[in-house]
Amino acid sequence: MSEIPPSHPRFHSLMMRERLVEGLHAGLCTETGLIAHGRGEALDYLLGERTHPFAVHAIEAASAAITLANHPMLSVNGNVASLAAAEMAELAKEFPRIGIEVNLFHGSSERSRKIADRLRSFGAPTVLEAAGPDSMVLATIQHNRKYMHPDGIGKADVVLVALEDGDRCQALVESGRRVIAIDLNPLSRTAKLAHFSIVDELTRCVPRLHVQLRADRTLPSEVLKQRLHGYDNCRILSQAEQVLRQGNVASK
Ligand code: PTJ
Repeated sequence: MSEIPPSHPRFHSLMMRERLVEGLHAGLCTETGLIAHGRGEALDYLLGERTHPFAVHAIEAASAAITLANHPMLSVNGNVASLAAAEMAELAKEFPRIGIEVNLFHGSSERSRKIADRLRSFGAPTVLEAAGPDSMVLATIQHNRKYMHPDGIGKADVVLVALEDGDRCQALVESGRRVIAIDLNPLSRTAKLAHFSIVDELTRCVPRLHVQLRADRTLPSEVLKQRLHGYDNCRILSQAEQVLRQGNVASK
């Protein structure tokens, strides 16, 4: 790993790159994952690398949806594992009713196993792998993302996907599941199709979601339902797009 002094103005961003490169060398993510990260970085730069109120509102709604769900699941791919395996595992450790499932675009059973092992090494209690002999499939998808573990996303009513492609998000929505997306691009098909789109950087918003879940755990379900009732994802996306188009953040 390169030596990056914490005083460097771009410390956090550079550390994220280091995590991804380490993830690549450890067999967690792919070379194309690095390219996908570059797109996210550019968008985050325009957002001023901070969590905006539109993302906070989406996180609050996502937390309500997860808290009210019967079988909530987090979907983890190579980039998510490289960037935020510890954060995802911490969340699942405190909330064991929230399962984790490894689902990959570039299919590889070896990579899937390494990602599952990484999550378990951080203490995640339930980690399933989507592709396997008993897998269920989302019929409208042609590629590797179609697989679902029958005890995981196969029976989930709420699924959180991060850094996801539009086909799978669409298929999950069409299957009747509620979908939460983490995606820095408010114009992506994923962000547009999901029920709750968190336009924020993954490693910033997962700890926030964790804190929100803790706060929501003891709230009456009527309060959470009311929060969902007042939520408008189209408005959230247009607010995010407006900030991006202004792009008037101070340069760093
Ligand atoms: O590990 P695999 O095989 O499942 O592949 C994972 C990748 C990420 C390569 C695959 O899902 C992919 O190609 O994704 P896309 O279609 O490039 O979509 C990724 C989306 O996530 C884009 O809209 C990016 O702007 C966004 N993004 C990238 N990095 C981050 C991000 N959003 C939030 N936080 C990030 N750190």
